[in-house]
Amino acid sequence: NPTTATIDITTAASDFLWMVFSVMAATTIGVGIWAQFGVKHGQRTFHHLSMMITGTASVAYFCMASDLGSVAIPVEFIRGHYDANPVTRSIWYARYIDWTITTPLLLLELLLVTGLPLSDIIITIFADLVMIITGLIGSLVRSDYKWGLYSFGCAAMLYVFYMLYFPGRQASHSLGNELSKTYLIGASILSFIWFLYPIAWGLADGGNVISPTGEMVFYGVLDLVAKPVFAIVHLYSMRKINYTQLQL
Ligand code: RET
Repeated sequence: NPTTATIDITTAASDFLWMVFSVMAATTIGVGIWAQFGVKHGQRTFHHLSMMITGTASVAYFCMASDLGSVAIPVEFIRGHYDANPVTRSIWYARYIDWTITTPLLLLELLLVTGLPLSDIIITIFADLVMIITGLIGSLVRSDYKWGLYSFGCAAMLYVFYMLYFPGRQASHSLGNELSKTYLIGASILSFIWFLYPIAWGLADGGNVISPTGEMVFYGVLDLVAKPVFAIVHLYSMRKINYTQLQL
């Protein structure tokens, strides 16, 4: 009965995941209180979007901290080990389920104010889903074909960035100076942070260069910036903008 080595997370990683869970959950509750008591009815669209984003992440981090939501996948090559005794790595598919829900919501948070045509918003979200799902399938694949899936995902991400910086930015200009400045800050933070995810993927899920513990810290820090920090910066910069005319 051959023993199979599995590369998995450590207790310290689990403690870190509980910390991220707490920040996500506290942000959800805090934004909920802010929306309820500090914002007029009809001006809460972005607070609600933020709560859905950090609320979803709370559940994902609850799962990962409890060691739920991963599957052991044989790695195709690691320091001389091959098929006889395959070394496996825990692939945390739970995060892709989180991202499938939350990245479209993050894009909505940014694009809804621009007045971009609905057709452009829909195709941007489609490209975003292509990006996440190709990454998910790629992470579950043992062969080098995963890098093909990864390339499709990167191309889809570049398309999302194109939509943010060209059609999105142009549309935001027609809504006045203040709104377009807010938009550009949001788009810059978002694209900078998002650009780091495929790097993490290449080192973790894809290339198995860093351990699952390192992976948790890498994605964890990115998720904290992409979700609670992004949400609070965005909500704060939107607070003086009256967007009731947009019928959101
Ligand atoms: C993958 C691998 C395939 C290629 C690319 C990726 C990009 C992922 C991104 C994820 C963003 C997640 C966020 C989560 C929480 O807030 C799927 C890693 C390009 C950009 C923002």
